[in-house]
Amino acid sequence: MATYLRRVDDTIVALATPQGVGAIAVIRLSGKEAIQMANRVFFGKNLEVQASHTIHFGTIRDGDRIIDEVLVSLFVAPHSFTKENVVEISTHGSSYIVNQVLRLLVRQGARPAEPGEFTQRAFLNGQFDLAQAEAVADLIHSDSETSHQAALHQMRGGFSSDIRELREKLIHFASMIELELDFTEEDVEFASRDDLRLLVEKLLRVVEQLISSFDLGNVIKNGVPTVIAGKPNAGKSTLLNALLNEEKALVSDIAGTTRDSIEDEITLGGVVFRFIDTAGLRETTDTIEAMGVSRTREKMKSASLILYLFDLGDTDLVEINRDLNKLENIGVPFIKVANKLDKGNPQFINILKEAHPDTLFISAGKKENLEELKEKILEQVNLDKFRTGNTVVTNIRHFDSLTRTRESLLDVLGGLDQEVSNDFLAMDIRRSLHYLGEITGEITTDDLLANIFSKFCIGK
Ligand SMILES: Nc1nc2c(ncn2[C@@H]2O[C@H](COP(=O)(O)OP(=O)(O)OP(=O)(O)O)[C@@H](O)[C@H]2O)c(=O)[nH]1
Ligand SMILES: [Mg+2]
Repeated sequence: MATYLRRVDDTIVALATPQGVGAIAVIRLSGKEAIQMANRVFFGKNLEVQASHTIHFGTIRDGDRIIDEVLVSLFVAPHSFTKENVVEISTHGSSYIVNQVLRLLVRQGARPAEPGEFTQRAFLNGQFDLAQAEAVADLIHSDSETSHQAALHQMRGGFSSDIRELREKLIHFASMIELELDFTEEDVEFASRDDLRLLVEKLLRVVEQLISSFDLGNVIKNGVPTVIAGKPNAGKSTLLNALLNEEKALVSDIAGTTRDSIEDEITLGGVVFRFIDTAGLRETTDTIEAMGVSRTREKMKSASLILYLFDLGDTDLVEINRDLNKLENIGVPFIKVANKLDKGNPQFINILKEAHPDTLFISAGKKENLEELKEKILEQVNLDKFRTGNTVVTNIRHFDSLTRTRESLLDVLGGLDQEVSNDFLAMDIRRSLHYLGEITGEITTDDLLANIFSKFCIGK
């Protein structure tokens, strides 16, 4: 991350498709000289006189040597992703060919792009704001229907436009109040305090709604953390494996098999769930196991959902009631899951059905009733809130800036209540503007940009 503020007037090149063998590979060039550079190694039509958004067949040559037959797509500035001249060369997907073409272009004067540099140029050239640029990264990494929707919505504008509009109005107030400072003698009021209050209250509502969407946003991005908890040997690891369809966790009839928590993701109904298998809950004198048990308790507290699993053949109603009591104290939603139905005692099953009608009976070992369990899990997370077209904040950086914006807006309101002097009021408004501007990138620092774009991969 050393050389951050990168030059922006040169031409950059990188492989835009994944490394490795594929049917085709796409090499992307962006910058003033992109078309000339490509033209010098391309044999076919003269690229410099072709229209934007056209594709051309030809060969790439190093002197007399043909490297590959390719298709070249042209995007003439400003009608491209970066708003610069962009050339995309589709070659056959061999890493040998890719390396040869890259080297050839570097010899023509192109510079190998750094991670995220294409997206950074798009941002710097005003293609979109910072929040949208970050959504590009999210979109690339989204692997479920809901995370994809959230990222796409944000990339296409999302909350940026709302924020930008309100921010502009606030800027207007800030300047009016600052103007009043020049006329202190005259006691004039350019900015109506009532209108200012209305605007700040409106902004606060938007900001608060965005802040509260973050819990959901976080879940969409990182998966719903779902802890499988219960006594040793209840079959927690067996259940994890059955849900994942993979032998991820060790299973044995020795109580205390799982010591550290084991996690993996699956997608149910378009939502990613992160299932966490934990060390069985019991008092133990084994130091390592005890560490595992305390980790289980932490995981339970921070979960969005707990599957409380018990072995039908190794428990009674007293124990179940006691455990459920403890669970209620944690305050995380949970599902009661009775395991080992295949060897359950019918009498006990009836007692249980009476006492806890919402118990789900499964056999993790025999993979019975797992579909019902999955349905119940999905019900619990209330899918409707995932499906609304509302904007959700999925990015911790935005969440931070929004939280600070809220604080400063509350200061503005407090200042209005107490009729503080104009310079204090103006200061609090400026502070709100600063944090709002951080989200969309009107206010940036090199460090911030470096941090954001370095998380992209090369070629993005
Ligand atoms: N009969 C029967 N046995 C099961 C079932 N599910 C799990 N078992 C067995 O129960 C034993 C314990 O299973 P695990 O999955 O290791 O249990 P655990 O809850 O992860 O146990 P710890 O990691 O020790 O806390 C193993 O011998 C499994 O084969 C089931 O549905 N029916
Ligand atoms: Mg286990």
